Amino acid sequence: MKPPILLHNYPVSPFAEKVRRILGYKGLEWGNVLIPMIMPKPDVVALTGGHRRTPILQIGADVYCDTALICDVLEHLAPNPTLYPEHTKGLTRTIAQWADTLLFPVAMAYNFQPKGAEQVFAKMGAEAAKAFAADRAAMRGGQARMSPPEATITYKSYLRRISNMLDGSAFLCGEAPSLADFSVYHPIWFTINNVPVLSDVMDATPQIRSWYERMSKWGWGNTSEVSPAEALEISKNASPAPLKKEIFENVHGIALGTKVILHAESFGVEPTQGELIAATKTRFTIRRTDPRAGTVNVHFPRVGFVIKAAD
Ligand SMILES: N[C@@H](CCC(=O)N[C@@H](CS)C(=O)NCC(=O)O)C(=O)O
Repeated sequence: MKPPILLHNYPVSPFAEKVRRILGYKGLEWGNVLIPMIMPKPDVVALTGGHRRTPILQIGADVYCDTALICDVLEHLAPNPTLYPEHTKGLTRTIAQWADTLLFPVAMAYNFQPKGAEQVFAKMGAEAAKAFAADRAAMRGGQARMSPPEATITYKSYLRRISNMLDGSAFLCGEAPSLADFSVYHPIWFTINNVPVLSDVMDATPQIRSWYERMSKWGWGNTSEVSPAEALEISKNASPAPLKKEIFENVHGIALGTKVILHAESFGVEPTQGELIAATKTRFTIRRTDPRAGTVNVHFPRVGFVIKAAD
């Protein structure tokens, strides 16, 4: 029996929403593993070895970090409908990267201005709000978020650009959705869904609202809740999938079999340590053993991650 697709995430995570929508678009069945919004995350770290960003995808004893890689894995599992329509693959990936690295922080600085933060934390309480703010400030390395006025003006500019891209086509790269749409969708989803008090920022770009409705119709697909303990049990009872034979791209001069430390370039740089067992042109794979997760292969994209030998 094939191991289930498990997405470790929490409801208000925008990057998780990107993947949840893609799971829905591809009609995949998946297990929803709910994790904490802030550190500590002992069950996540048992699987990843240190990496703490949300979401992560688990299939048996294989753990995939970062949505750029997770989307490639889902595309491989279910190629139809595709996230990368022929002729716009480069454009799709480039818009997706722009959305993840530039649109997302601007949107979140806008969304978390005091009125928005109040709405997000209304049910969670003041202590949770304080703990969240401290956790994210530490993730940003103490760097302040963009101020609300700057975030507002920049978000509005970005929304106009997105709206321009929709002139004459139903989706950002043509008549079918692509990864570009799901990547632009998630920060906008946060504004419309989680901080409706601030969603009038969309009023000047009605095309975005119609596109948002089109994007929303796929939902999350077929999902059921799986506990973090069950997810660890699944990993412990499984073995990592055999690696595909791919060329070793040794740009760092680190031989396979070396003990390495790997972390994101920025925003959540908690490192993962283990044995480097693959370095292809697009991903690193690290093997590690944990008392609760067993032996796992943890996979990372190469773009956006930094590796060095452990000694
Ligand atoms: N480039 C990463 C970014 C992921 C990211 O920043 N996720 C946010 C949540 S939406 C996060 O990790 N926040 C801190 C946390 O969940 O611990 C990806 O595509 O997966």
